[in-house]
Amino acid sequence: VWTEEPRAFSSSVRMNGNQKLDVYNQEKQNFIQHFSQIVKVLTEKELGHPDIGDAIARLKEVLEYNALGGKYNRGLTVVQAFQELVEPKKQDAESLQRALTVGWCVELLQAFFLVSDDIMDSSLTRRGQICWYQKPGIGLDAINDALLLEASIYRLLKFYCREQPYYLNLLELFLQSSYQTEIGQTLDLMTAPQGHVDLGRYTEKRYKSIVKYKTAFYSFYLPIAAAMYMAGIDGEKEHANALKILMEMGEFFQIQDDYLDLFGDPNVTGKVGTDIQDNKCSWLVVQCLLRASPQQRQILEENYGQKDPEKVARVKALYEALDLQSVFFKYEEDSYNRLKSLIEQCSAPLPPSIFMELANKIYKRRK
Ligand code: GPP
Ligand code: MG
Ligand code: MG
Ligand code: MG
Repeated sequence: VWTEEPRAFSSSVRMNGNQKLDVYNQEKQNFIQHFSQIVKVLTEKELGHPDIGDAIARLKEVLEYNALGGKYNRGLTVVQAFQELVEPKKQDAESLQRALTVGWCVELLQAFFLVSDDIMDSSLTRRGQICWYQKPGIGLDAINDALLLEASIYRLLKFYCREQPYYLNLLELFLQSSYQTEIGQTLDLMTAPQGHVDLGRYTEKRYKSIVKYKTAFYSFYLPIAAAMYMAGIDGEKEHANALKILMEMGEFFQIQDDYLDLFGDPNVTGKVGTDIQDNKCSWLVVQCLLRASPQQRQILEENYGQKDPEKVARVKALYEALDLQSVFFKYEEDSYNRLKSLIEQCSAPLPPSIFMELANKIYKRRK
């Protein structure tokens, strides 16, 4: 187990930008290839129970439709952090299989959340295809499919990690991350009641609480913390330090998500935005209110939170008049610099490269 060596094992090899990209693409391909084993484990155990064969066929379809086609950032982060935190000689084939599997468990948690979130947000597309619940013949049965995705996480953890000393830590981590995310989603939904526009609700303080819970825990702390536990790093101080950095990164990531909801290219993001229609406490509406004149606030009052495309366009025009795109670019720059100094301050005893690689993956992203 990783003890006093303060630097990343893999960073001792110097690589240029293109070499790093090649290694990254290889790791991604390797991660995607492991998916067929995940599906096999989740579906073949039932061969002895032919009475549930139809349900298992449905599970396979749900997994293939909803767990594939994203960026795999969260899942890959588990594998990469594991490789940096564990001594090379302890990275045997079986340990690597477990890291890949735990990475896929994070992707399954994400799939569970996205299938559910798209129903709650009345979204149309996800990862460049129709949302699962929007598919003809699926509808609200998608709720049960989401629950199957969640249950699959715990079946995989049991199958691959039951005998490991970190098994209980991983179980508690996945359960706690789910709870935090669900609390965040509760705040998100309660702050956006259908048909009740109350601009007073959209404060920076409320915004920060929503995104910390609904996004930062499961997207950033969960993958790194999982790798830390697998490497035997379970101290409170170590986890608190990582959490501090990863909460900041998660807030930054959700602000980008809110920006891309309106200003991103759906052909690149793979999803059509709904935040204005859904009455969401988006970073954009919070920034708009900080800058709006009483007349501009009135425009928001009359047009926010409604389906009518003309009203949505008026809100977008107001954001453009206030030049919220430039406000965002400036924020992105400042946030990246803040993050860098936070990493310098708080990454120890983990190598700063673990956090910097993650930051560089999301900074200036377009999807
Ligand atoms: C992102 O919100 C947050 C989630 C996907 C977590 C959902 C949590 C549940 C408990 C279901 P978002 O709605 O802005 O994401 P997107 O833009 O991808 O729809
Ligand atoms: Mg959504
Ligand atoms: Mg949502
Ligand atoms: Mg969004």
